[in-house]
Amino acid sequence: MRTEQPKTIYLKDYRQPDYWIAETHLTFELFEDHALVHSRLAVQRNAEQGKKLPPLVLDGQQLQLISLALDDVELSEDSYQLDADHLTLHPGSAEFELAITTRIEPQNNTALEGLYKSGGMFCTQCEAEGFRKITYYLDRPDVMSRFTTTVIADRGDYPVLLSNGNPVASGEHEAGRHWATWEDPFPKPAYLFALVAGDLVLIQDSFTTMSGRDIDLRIYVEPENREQCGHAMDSLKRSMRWDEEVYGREYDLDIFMIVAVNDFNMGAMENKGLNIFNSSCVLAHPDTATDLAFQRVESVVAHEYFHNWSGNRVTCRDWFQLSLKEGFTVFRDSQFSGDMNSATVKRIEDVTFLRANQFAEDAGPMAHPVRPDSFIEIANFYTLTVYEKGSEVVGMLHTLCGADGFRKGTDLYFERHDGQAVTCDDFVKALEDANGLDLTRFKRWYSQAGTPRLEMNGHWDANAGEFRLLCRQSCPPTPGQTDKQPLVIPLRMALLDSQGAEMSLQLADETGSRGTETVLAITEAEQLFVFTGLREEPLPSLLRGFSAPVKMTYPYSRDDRVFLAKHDPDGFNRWEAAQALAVEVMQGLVTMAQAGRPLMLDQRMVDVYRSVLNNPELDPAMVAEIIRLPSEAYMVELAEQADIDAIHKVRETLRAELAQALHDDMLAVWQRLSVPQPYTPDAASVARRSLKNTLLGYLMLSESEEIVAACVRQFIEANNMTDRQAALVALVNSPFEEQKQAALAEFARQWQDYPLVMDQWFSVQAASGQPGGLERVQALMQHPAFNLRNPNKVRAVVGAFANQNLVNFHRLDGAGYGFLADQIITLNSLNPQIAARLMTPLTRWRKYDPARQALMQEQLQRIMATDDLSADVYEVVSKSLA
Ligand code: B3K
Ligand code: ZN
Repeated sequence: MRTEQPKTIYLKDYRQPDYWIAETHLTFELFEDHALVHSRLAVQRNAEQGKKLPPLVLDGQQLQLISLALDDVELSEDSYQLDADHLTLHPGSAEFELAITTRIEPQNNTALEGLYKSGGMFCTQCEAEGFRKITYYLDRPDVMSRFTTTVIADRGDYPVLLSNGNPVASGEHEAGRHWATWEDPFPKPAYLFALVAGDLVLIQDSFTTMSGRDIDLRIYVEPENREQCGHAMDSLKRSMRWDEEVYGREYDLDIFMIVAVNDFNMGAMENKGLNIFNSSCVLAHPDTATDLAFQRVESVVAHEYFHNWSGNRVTCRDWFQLSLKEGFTVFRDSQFSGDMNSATVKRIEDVTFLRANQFAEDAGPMAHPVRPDSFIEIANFYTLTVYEKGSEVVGMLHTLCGADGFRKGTDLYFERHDGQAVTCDDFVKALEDANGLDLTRFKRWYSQAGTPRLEMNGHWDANAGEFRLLCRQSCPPTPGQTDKQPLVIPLRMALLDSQGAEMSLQLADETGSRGTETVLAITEAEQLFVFTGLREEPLPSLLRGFSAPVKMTYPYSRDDRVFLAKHDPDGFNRWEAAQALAVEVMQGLVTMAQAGRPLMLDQRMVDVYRSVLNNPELDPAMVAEIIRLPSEAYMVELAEQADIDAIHKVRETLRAELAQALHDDMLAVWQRLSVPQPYTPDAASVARRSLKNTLLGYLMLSESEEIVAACVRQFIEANNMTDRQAALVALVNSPFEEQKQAALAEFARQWQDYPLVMDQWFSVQAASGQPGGLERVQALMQHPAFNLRNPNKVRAVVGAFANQNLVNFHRLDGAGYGFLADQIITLNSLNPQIAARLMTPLTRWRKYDPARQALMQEQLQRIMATDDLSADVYEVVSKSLA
């Protein structure tokens, strides 16, 4: 139990800092058992806050203060105050220089925040509040300073010394040590500071910007990973070009560096000029990384690069504005990935992820607006709501302004706010000003939590040739927000005739036609749109491209869904119709299963899947998306009270029935796609592999000896990790014990020295819904390659089990919950951020039956009663129990 309650911080309490720091000069002396950090700060009174000189309160945690001088005069201990989180001084003038030396122990930093050691190298992670674990500072994003950094370390162990900006000098130091100085000309908040020292090799390339400047591009990795950087480098160059072409944004420093580290709490970090990446988001080679991993590298490299403008040049005023940079940058990286690959498939992936995960967050105890109005620990707010829903909000702005209007708006935003720390309101204001729009009501998306419901109904008046579309919106209450206001919901739609062709759209109260596809702006709680001049009853195709993050309903019949799945000219909505059909069928089957009735398959699903499988015009990646059943997690999210055993059983049974009913069609397509080919990474080949391996999963359910043999063959002979891993997944989820064990053993033998490949080996097993999941996971944690201090390993084993293996995690005796709570309690003291993230499945306890609810609450109570609970875990657990 905590002795004191951590404090809640409110957006309404924001005020400018009392002081600015114009210049920050840092010198790091790195040793094996400690580091000394010398800082010299040019501090100025913030004149806007008045003339009086208030105390200067610097942030600092877990620091040992060695010395402190003001304008070169050493301060005596009675002239300043130190507590666990602050150093308070009493300046005598409006401008002065502060010299501070602190001592820290990076080698003992297991939280991976601040300066820490990963393997043999030193590295940093400062966002959001890690810099205060390095030195005393005004650690807040609205304090922007020019940084100069010198790093001193042993030359033999740390030949590479890096920091932000441009390298300006380097040289020898005493006793085999050396130093390098870096200067960053762009003022930045401390969260963008970075330092790396290690024995790294360098992959180098260059990029010529649109104004003709040559940029030195470097990726630093440990020597054994040298061959795995090509894809990240290509992705970087494509991102740089794309940001010039689509947003007019050019890179600004002369050098851009990426460093890959093995121990990292998240995917990557956009430190100015020196991005630090989880190695899982840099390294990719066809032998070791799946197509999915390749795509992730491409999108994370792009995301971090795009932050150079959306985040670094224009940053956040305070952490409540986090989505200003994250929502916008996710939107930008999604656009980029859509442009590089299939835009429709990318949109389907994003929507699938959002609905299964962010919607669940929005419906749970941690629900918060895209711009939260309070938090206890900001690290807990790097959420799906801030990132993914934030990106949807920017996407809606893009829809409402149009592509050209949006570009005008972002140009104005970057020009107006370059070098500033601003708010989400400033972003919207730039779009308003550039387009002459009033987005006042739209801005409720930033302040209102919860997933809106959009209930649509249609009425056909044959005599008048009119179709009336009635829209009703509402939003369920969320913690602390009971009254919800109507939002502006852009609804992209068309009307289809009986052949599936788009009809011309004429609204009753408008003179001009809207063409054949339009965006309706729904602004009221209830609104009616009347389409006139129609020759026949239309079938509406609604919310195309998922034009708003809402739960929409329309009283479609199953036959309507079948029709849309086959004929909607909009690819996204064809997928959506097939998904909705599958959801409806599965929900019906769950009810049957609960009543103990036999599960009867709706032949219309077979019909849709068959027509999709045999449609030569469809992109194979689209076919794969359409025939993939909704995930268990999504079915849980949709249920009022989730019966996970029934959901699991229904999904598995339905898969087996589909595999049986469509066996010949699936086999034919699979055989056609399985003809051995040299490996190529292009989008068309990725799409073919995706469909081929989705079909392999289905075909394995037939339990035919021949298919199992083919699967084993694919496992052995594959010339790439995508095919090898897909075969492994199929075997691990099959009842063929002997082949499964052989494949697992062979895989581990071959890849034991490749941590990222072993992560896949771990997660394939941890996520398998085969019986005995918990025991399997406990055994995996004893494996020599497992390490609780490495976040990737924790995610691969504990995370995969608790988030993806629902049927095993939710076993009725509660042992899954107890296991997760054990890990959270251990990690609470090692790495609070990772511990808090693992809490997610337990926060969802209200979704389950009373027996499971009680068991989950029991574990939450147990965590709550833990000694020295971190603020991170405390916030999630206390809000979950509230
Ligand atoms: N901005 C970083 C987030 C780091 C947060 C650490 N608690 C990654 C990203 O969104 O690009
Ligand atoms: Zn980001």
